[in-house]
Amino acid sequence: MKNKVTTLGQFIIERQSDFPFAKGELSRLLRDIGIAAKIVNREVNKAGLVDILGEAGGSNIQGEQVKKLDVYANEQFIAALGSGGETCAVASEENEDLVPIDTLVSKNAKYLVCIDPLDGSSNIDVNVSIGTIFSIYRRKHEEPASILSEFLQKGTEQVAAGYVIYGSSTMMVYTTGKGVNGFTLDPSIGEFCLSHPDIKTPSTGNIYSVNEGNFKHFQDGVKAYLRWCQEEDKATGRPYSSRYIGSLVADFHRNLLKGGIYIYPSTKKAPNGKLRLLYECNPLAWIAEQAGGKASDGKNRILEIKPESLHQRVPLFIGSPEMVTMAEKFVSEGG
Ligand code: P6P
Repeated sequence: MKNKVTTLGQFIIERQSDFPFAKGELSRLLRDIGIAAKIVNREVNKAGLVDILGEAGGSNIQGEQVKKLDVYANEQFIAALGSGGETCAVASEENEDLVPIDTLVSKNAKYLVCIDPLDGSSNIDVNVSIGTIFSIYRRKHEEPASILSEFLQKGTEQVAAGYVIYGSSTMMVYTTGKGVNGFTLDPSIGEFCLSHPDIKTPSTGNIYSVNEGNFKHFQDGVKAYLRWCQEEDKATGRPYSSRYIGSLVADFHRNLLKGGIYIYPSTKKAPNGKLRLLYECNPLAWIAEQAGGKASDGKNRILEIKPESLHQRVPLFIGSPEMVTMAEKFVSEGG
């Protein structure tokens, strides 16, 4: 049927056979994330009204404490994961330590969730798109003592990864290792509907995304690559366009669909880059690769990096494969 609407829930059930070892738990977990995303979306869309209701982090006209949206988002996702019963612990950008989910229903939960509940939240009050990024692993062992080490699995071990972008429309994009699919929230029915089936990123593009304000602190190879992007060369569509929103999910999503490269390299202020391996780089790297793209730290494949700590930072070069390969070439030559 031409205009068949497939909701996220229907899609997850239809794709149940993609995870033969799970008995519906991962499906329920993905649905729980979708529900929390809808709740967060409702509040993000009201963010512009916070001034009437009271400054985020301040109190509203009823004198109630208005939560900062990233704290609110964190609470919503952790609550949804807790009540869903499939998650045994959460590593969140908002929490220094692991958040154990030791509710009765989660006693034998198999899954670990790493999450950046609201990335780019500094853009909320200027109405720039922001996002949630999540990464899901299965526990490898039963004993509780190993829980922290269970979070330090390589990105290749993820069982699901995705993001929600709260932009001109709200979308959820995720992979379970069988391609990448995008779902747009239809507010009239309150459902995420399949709008971008089997996303494939262009092999190359003419957009580069980097904070050029840090240019003087970049390593020479990165400087050389950016200068190359800016040269006049009709045959390769250069000079490329510089597009940097300051919101990783928004920059990544645009480049995924149109082709492009996002770079957050090491700088003087951030010698290991700014972005976090567990809940920013790994999930987006898996999505990029599943869509035919590439993700490295300038040299090593992101998904092969063995995490050493929950909030570990790594440099990130991610997007169209030919562009990432070219950037890596300059980095390797430029030192
Ligand atoms: P800078 C937002 O804080 C974030 O984590 C990403 O969403 C964004 O791409 C990056 O940092 C922006 O960092 O240093 O360029 O302001």
